[in-house]
Amino acid sequence: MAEPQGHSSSALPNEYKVILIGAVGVGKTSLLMRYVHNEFQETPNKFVSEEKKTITINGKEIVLYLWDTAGQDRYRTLTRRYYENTDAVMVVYSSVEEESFREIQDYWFQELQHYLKYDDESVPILLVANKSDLISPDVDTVHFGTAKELALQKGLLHPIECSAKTGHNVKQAFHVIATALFKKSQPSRKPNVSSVTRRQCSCMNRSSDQKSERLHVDNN
Ligand SMILES: Nc1nc2c(ncn2[C@@H]2O[C@H](COP(=O)(O)OP(=O)(O)OP(=O)(O)O)[C@@H](O)[C@H]2O)c(=O)[nH]1
Ligand SMILES: [Mg+2]
Repeated sequence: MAEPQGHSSSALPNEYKVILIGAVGVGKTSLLMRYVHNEFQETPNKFVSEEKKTITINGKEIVLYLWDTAGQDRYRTLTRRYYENTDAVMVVYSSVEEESFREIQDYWFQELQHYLKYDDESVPILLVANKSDLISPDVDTVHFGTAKELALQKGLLHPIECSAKTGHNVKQAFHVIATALFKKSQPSRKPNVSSVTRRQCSCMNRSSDQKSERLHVDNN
């Protein structure tokens, strides 16, 4: 794939590289377009390269460099460069396409493990269940509880259900990631957890997620 040019690493302390991964057509590009430009298209471009978004959390400016991929690139394998210097990951699936949820475990987690040493909990990972507007009793859906269980088991951030089409929870999803990055940047008196696995950290992540709700996002 053509890779985003420009920002290739989190060069400054308040700059973070966030990648979006997930199966074909789950809405990665749409989520980015909704978040950055407040737009939605029925036929978006396959991918946008890189988007920049600056937000302020508790008075601290956080710059997110958001890297999109085309889901079909899984068949060509994303390069190491794409994953290099990643600070956080948004793993997207569609609430109404079970295969896209299965693909997370069968493929994307393996990629992350390979390239990011994803047992290192210092890279926040958020599962995003997109297309919540299509959930209805008439269609097979991925039960959100299954995503919550998976996140707990793997020590990921608490997942979020959203819709790029309606805008439901889209801002919140990116803010969950920005908040996790903000907290990571704060000096901590807690014991060094770098040697603790994601699984062992999942309880810590949960309680810190709850605390994060008290952090103030000043703008977006
Ligand atoms: N109903 C609904 N449709 C959506 C939503 N998000 C995306 N879509 C539609 O789903 C299709 C695929 O969206 P994309 O944003 O291109 O998905 P993608 O994950 O970037 O796809 P690839 O780049 O091919 O991997 C498009 O027709 C979008 O309009 C959503 O939240 N609800
Ligand atoms: Mg795309």
